[in-house]
Amino acid sequence: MALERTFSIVKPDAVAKNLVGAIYQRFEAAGLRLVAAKMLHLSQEQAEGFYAEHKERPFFNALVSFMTSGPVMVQVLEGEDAVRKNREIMGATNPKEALAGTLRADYADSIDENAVHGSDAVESAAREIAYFFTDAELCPRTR
Ligand code: RTP
Ligand code: MG
Repeated sequence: MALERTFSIVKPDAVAKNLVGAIYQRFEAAGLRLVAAKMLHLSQEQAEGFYAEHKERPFFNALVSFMTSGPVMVQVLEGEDAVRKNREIMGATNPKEALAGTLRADYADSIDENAVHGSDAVESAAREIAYFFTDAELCPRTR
């Protein structure tokens, strides 16, 4: 299994509910290590650019509106099989379909306000990390 990096967002609903620490705890308990993190209030342009792949989807405007509704935490997680592992911790997009014990089953209210984002592939992770972080902001573990 390869050491990977993935990109994650604690979305505005979860930040508003004071769940940042609880969500980071799940990442750490699963062996994913934080190598970068910051709080941001996304601009409309940042949110539209980040979700550009969904531009033609019916939920795009609602998604951008939600993602700019309050601050988010953006982070880079590193670990063995990090992309898949993070998606497993998150659970299905729709919390009604998410397995018990996943972040979305426990913390998401709806498919629209679903607590977390996680990259869906190594390639999208690299693009998403570069969208929010410079190389100098990444802090590889030295111990
Ligand atoms: P994400 O990108 O946020 O990690 O979520 P995902 O991969 O599980 O889902 P994706 O298909 O990439 O969709 C991105 C976000 O758009 C919202 N969405 N709403 N109403 C709907 O049918 C619908 N479908 C997707 C969700 O907030 C989803 O996380
Ligand atoms: Mg996605």
